[in-house]
Amino acid sequence: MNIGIVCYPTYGGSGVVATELGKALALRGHKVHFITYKQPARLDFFTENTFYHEVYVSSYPLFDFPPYETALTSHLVDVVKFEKLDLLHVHYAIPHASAAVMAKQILAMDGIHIPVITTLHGTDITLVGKDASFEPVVRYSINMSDGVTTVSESLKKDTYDLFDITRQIEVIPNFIDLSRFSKQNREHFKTAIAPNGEKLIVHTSNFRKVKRIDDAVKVFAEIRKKMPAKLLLMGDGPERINIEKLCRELNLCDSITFMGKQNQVEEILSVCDLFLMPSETESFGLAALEAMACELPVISSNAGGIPELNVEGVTGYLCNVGDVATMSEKAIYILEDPARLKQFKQAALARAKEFDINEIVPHYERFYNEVMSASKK
Ligand code: GMT
Repeated sequence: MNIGIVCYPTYGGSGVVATELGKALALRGHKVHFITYKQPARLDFFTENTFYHEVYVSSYPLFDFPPYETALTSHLVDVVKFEKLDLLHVHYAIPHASAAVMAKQILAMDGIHIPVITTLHGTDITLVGKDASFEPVVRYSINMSDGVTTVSESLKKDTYDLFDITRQIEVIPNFIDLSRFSKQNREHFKTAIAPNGEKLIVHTSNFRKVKRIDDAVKVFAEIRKKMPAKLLLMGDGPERINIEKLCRELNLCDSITFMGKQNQVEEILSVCDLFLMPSETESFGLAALEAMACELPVISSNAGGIPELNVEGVTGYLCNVGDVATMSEKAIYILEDPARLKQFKQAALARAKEFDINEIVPHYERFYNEVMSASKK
């Protein structure tokens, strides 16, 4: 197949999933064209099957807001036409689904039929998409897509609950490349950051309010009362300044390291003992899956799709959003007994293996074929 993939090129989960999917499809013999405004962060290798088309938005003094959606739509029309694409797969509804639907309608005027598949990732539905300023366009572009997927059952339900959706939604969960995300021996690194055998707790995110990183810091403060421990915070974003302030107030600066955006996340996860994901909402929790693949138990909230990944009492614990006391209690319970910690680590890895990229990508291929056949009729 000759597939166009549209996504955010950043470190965010939807861009990561889209890029890893494209890379896997290229390795399976498909031609994959990434169409976006910057080379995707995870597009770290090229094959003869991988192509990258950069979208330029021309500037003009009149434009207070560069019209990216219009530039993307025009670029999609061009790439579909001249690269003879079979399918457009867009990740994150805003503005990718509406741009693709518009491109499809423009191409139809030239007698070119291009099926559009939209994958919804979470905040495009639960946070941003449902806002009145976007809702009609999001609803229209979901209903006008030829195929729609969500990354969890929970997000599928949210989509039906929040929007008037007239089409079927397929759930295809997120996946993990276990050849990259697996526990690596980085003892020298562990000794450097935890020289006295401190337990290493980790959180990674885009540092937005929805991630409730303050809860992660408060849980860590409770853990530290019971055992020597350090907290690694990976990622960056608007909340960082507030979290830095909280660390100072709690007098925890010596025990917490802000690592910023990292490319080799798996190396850092490999030396850690426990992952924290206290999110307010989370459609799937890809960051938790990456941690589990590196043998980390997860203390998380029970929001959204997280319970479809983290298994209560087996791979970690699920607590109510904001219930720092229970999160702390469960974290200490896992960490205080080495045999128990080992058991949770093994269970986390076993669970991660159920989301092996080699098992999940064929679901996308099957769905592509179904959508292409149905849209020809
Ligand atoms: O986590 C984020 O805020 C980034 C966001 C994105 O769209 O890039 O992540 C969403 O998509 C990921 C990949 O499907 C999911 O694993 C995340 O759970 C989801 N985030 C939220 O729902 C908050």
